[in-house]
Amino acid sequence: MTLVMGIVNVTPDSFSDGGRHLDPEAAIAHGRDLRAAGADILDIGGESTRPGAQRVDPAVERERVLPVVAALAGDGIPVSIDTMNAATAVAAVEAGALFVNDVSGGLADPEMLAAVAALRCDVILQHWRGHSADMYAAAEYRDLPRELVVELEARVAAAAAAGIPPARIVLDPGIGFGKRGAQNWEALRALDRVCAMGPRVLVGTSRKRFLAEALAGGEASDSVDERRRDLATAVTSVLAAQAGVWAVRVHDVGATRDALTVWRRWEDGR
Ligand code: PMM
Repeated sequence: MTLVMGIVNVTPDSFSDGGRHLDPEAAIAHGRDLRAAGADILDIGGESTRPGAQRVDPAVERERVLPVVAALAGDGIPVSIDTMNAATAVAAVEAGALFVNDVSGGLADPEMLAAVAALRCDVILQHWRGHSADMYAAAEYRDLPRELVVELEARVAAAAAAGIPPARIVLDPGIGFGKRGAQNWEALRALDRVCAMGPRVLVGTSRKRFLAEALAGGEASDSVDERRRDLATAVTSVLAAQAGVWAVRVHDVGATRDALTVWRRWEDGR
């Protein structure tokens, strides 16, 4: 069964739940709600990666996430730490996190892969071409599926060189990262190629701009509310499951859990 990773953003500026979960108690309560709704893993992040976002001081990031990681891991919930900073990854794993989710695939912090190798935890390496402040500058591809696979292979090789075996790696095509509108659909079409690389695969489409653009007919997407984005996310999550991913990363865990359950029944009936 495809796993569901629930998103707990502890940031003031996240486009999805901005401001609501800065209070650690509120973030912890939200994480527990996502667990009750069927999340297999909770992904906790203290730095927004929305397009145009500025970097956060790693000390501030740690202050935001560590109490939340400690409380949810203390409940026995598998926790992932969404960070590009090695020091935050180390502190979070020491507080109980089982996964390090680095959206930069180990590129943002030169210490990250060695730190993960020493921690002996699992690591999510996402396809990434640069920080959010200028993320679209690098959104140029001649052959997106091929470049996506080649660049992910390079991250697997860098991880291996640092001492991380493929069995501890999860790959992610990085939907919305260095990819504009239609390029995200191309990356999703390439999911079976990414799955064929060997390591487990995670994909995150949740509430992302390209879904809202699709529903708005390619127009400005602010008119597409959260409910419609969550429905679109449940659909793309099922299609990703069909392509063979190990897990999907979502905000509305209940909707995607239900969609995956229905898809499972469909598959079992064949
Ligand atoms: N997307 C966001 C943040 N972290 N991590 C992984 N592995 N994959 C993603 O697609 C991903 C991520 C941005 O979305 P959010 O701000 O809504 O969490």
